[in-house]
Amino acid sequence: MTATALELHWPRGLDAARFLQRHWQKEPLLVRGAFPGFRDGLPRSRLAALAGRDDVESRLVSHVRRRDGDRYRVDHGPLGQRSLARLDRPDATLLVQGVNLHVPKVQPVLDAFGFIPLARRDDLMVSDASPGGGVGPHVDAYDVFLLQARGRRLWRIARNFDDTLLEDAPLKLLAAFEAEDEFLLEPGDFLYLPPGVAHDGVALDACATWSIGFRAPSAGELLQGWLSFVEDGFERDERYADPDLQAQRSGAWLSDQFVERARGLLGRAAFDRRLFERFLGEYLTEPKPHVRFHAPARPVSIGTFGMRMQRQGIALATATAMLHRADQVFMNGESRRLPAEAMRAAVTLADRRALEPASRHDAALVDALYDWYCSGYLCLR
Ligand SMILES: [Mn+2]
Repeated sequence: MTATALELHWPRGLDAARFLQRHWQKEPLLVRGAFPGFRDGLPRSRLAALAGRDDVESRLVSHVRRRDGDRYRVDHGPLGQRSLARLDRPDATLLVQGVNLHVPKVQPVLDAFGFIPLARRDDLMVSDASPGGGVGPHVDAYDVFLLQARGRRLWRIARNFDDTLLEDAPLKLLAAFEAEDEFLLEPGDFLYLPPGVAHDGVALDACATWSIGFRAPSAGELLQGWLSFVEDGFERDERYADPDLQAQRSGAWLSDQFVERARGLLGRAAFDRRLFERFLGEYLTEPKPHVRFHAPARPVSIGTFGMRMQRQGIALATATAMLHRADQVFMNGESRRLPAEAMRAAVTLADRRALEPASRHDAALVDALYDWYCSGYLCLR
């Protein structure tokens, strides 16, 4: 079930629209008391349990302070009791990625930042640190909201900085970081950072910070994805043919016929807008490599599914990603085209992650959702 909604309290003179206009991708912003009475529902024991799983991405970073400079040690998950015990001592940080994929009750926090489109969202990472813990000064290529969930963390940031990296470090850390500003965050406060702002967060007490992170694919990543998308089912062995070839006045002319046929050979790979839209939807909802869905052991028949969908409603699985565009819905890297009425319900499902009981549902919708139910992407409530 969906947990209760969480309301973001903007400072005077600011709202989501103004935030986007003045800050998003431009200027850092500190908001104090953004979530009054915010309760961190993820104790360290819960995070430690997640970090022990092989379908969860986690790291443990230890900050070793030495006379000749700081060192960092990184252990990658799944993490055992021995690694996790380091959190009982100072200067350690446990990072758990994709917490929203496994813990449905963090969803209200993501929803509170729902004014940023889902296509831009990456995940919720939780960083649980012992006093002194931090991952060191660094720069990210992505926007992030750093929400203080428990304890206090001191953030030091700089817009202008020396970008020389520390040598021989297991993380990309700035060698000579000097802060321009610093902010002490308490539970319910958040700091927004656009890409390219150097930052260093150090835990003052045992503390937890929730990072609501965003994705911004690079041209290279998109190209790679697009090429493998069009390569799927591509007929490589087909060859240029021109049984109807006619003599040209200029033999050196690269003819229209040649250009068109060469383009025809490439077919799907020659840029096609509709196809590219389908690719993007599938690409952006593609589950991360370690995510697994649990198909129902004994799925009900499609008839029963349709009936129960009307009576009980359905909900997306916690790890499911869903987007839509025009007449297409995208779920976990797959896509379906739907007629208008089915599409309206699909849009509601994508935005609210659930469909309430309804007197009737379009057959095309039931058909599509049934397939995804069988894959474990959604469930009956
Ligand atoms: Mn960062």
